[in-house]
Amino acid sequence: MISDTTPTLTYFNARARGELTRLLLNYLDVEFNDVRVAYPLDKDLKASLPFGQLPMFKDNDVTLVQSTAIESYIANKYNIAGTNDVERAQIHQYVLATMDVYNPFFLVWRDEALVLKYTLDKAPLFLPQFESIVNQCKGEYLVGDTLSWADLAWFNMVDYFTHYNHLKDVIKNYPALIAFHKRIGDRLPERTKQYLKSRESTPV
Ligand SMILES: N[C@@H](CCC(=O)N[C@@H](CS)C(=O)NCC(=O)O)C(=O)O
Repeated sequence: MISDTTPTLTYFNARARGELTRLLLNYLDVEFNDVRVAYPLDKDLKASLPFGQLPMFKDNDVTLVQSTAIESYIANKYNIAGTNDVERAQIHQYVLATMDVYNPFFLVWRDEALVLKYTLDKAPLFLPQFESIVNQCKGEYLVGDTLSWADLAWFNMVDYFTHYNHLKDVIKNYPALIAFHKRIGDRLPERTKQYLKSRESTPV
């Protein structure tokens, strides 16, 4: 039941830099207000944000911006961010690596020609390393022996690629990443599987 203490994620009606937080909260069975505001940002809301940008996450008296910091807060709070300093750093490293893949895409997604250029020039700079890391992964998960923020981040990244035109054609070349996506997807709770299936399609 939504109450005054229910956390709130404020973002656009987009997956982009908000979807991993939604996925984490759903996976962890944390109820939250999924507030989706119109683009461009309302002037007053923009002025009230520390860096003038979304996402923003409020959890009682905690207010955070910067998507990775929000995810880190949630992953640490609910203990899926590693069990020691090395695991925590490795998980963070794997999450940050996904930003190297997304960031150049978020600059061009509105322009089909530039998206095509991204698939040819940018994606192949990073995805082969992801493929090779997954191939070398000894266990089921990227770090340690339980599902972590890193697994959800990589799942979400592959999922992102499988969803959008042109990106779909790129990810086909990475069978280990597709197998990883399936393996992690199979381990998600039923509510998260349902959430993934029932999500609205958004342009980014
Ligand atoms: N490094 C920030 C980037 C945030 C960002 O670029 N937000 C964009 C949407 S993805 C935004 O709020 N744009 C609206 C604006 O700048 O007015 C993060 O990861 O949260």
